Amino acid sequence: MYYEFASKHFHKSSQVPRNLNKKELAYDGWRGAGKGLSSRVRRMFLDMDPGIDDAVAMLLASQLKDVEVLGVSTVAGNVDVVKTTRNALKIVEFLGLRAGVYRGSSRPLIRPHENSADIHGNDGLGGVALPEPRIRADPLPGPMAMAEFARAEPGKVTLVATGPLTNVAIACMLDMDFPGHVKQLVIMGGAFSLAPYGKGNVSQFAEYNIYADPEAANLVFTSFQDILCVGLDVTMHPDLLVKQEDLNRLRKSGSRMGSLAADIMGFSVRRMGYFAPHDPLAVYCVHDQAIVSTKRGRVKVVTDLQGERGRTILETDSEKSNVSVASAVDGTRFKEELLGALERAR
Ligand SMILES: [Ca+2]
Repeated sequence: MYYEFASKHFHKSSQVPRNLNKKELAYDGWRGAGKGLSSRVRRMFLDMDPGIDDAVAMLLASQLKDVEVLGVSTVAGNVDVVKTTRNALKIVEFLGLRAGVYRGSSRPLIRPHENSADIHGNDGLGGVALPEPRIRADPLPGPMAMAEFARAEPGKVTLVATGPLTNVAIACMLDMDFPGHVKQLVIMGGAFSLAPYGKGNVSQFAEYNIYADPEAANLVFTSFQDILCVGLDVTMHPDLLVKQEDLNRLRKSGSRMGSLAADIMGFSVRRMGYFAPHDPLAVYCVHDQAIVSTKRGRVKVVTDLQGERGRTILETDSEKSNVSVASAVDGTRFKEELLGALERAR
C-alpha cells in the first residue's frame, strides 16, 4: 500500500535527512526531528511552481530565522513541471539548503495544463542565468513527500502552497489523515473582491493558481481545518509592489542574494512596471501572520467552464469556518521586511 511503500522509500532516501542538522540526528533519527529544536522554529514544507515569485519566496524563506524549510515539492503551473523542478533545484542549490526537492504532478487533476510563461519567461525564472543544478530531485513524488513529512510530525508542519493545488489534493486522496496532520495550510491564491485590486488576474474573477486547477482547489478548501488564504486582495496592495528603485537598492546592497532577487524580479518590473510579491507574502505569513488581517469563513471555488471558472467565493455566515482569507495587509511594512531580508543576506 501507499504508506508502506512511501515509508520504506522515505527511510532509504538519502534526501530526507538533509533537513536535519547533526544535533537532531544525535537524537533518534529523522522521525525524532524537532526534539532538539526550540519550539519557536516553524517547520515549513513548500509546494510550488517556480515561477518568479515562488523563487523569491524561497529566498525569503531561507532568511526567516524562525523558519526551517523541510522540503520543496513542485507542480505544473507557471511553466511545466520539468522546468518548475529544475528551477526549484537551482534555487535550493544557490541557497545551499538541505531540503529535498520532490517532483509532483505534471498536470491538473482533470484538465490540461495551461502555463503562464508570458509572465514568468519560457524558463519560468525570467531568463536569469543560474547554473544548471548539480543536485537532483528525490525520486519520491511530491504529494507523497508532503504527506510523509506531515505524518512524521503531526501538528508541527506548516504547508505553504504557492502554485496550483494539484499536489495538495492528490496528497489528501493518497493519505486520508494528511489534512489532519498539517498544522496549517497557507495558500497563495484566490481573489475575493475584498479590496479594489482583489480581482482576477486570469479572468475578471479568477486568480491563476485557483483557475489552473479549480477541482483540486475545491477539494483542498473543504479538507483542511485551518487554512490561511493569501490572495490578490492583499498581494496586489499598491504599497508592497516592488519597483525599479527597489531593485536598484538591492543591487547597491552588495548582497549576492539581493542581486539575484533583483535579476529575477527585474523580468516582471521590465514588463509590467512592478513585481507583485504574491508568494513571498504567503511565506512571510508563517513567520508573522499579523502582517495581514483576515475574514473567517468557508471558501467555494467555481469549477464550471462557463465564464467564472476559478472564482473563489467566501461564505462568512457558515458555522463551520475553516479558512481565514487575508483581507488587508500592512504593505509598507511587508515590502521593507522583504527588501531588508534580501539585502542583509550574505
Ligand atoms: Ca507560484
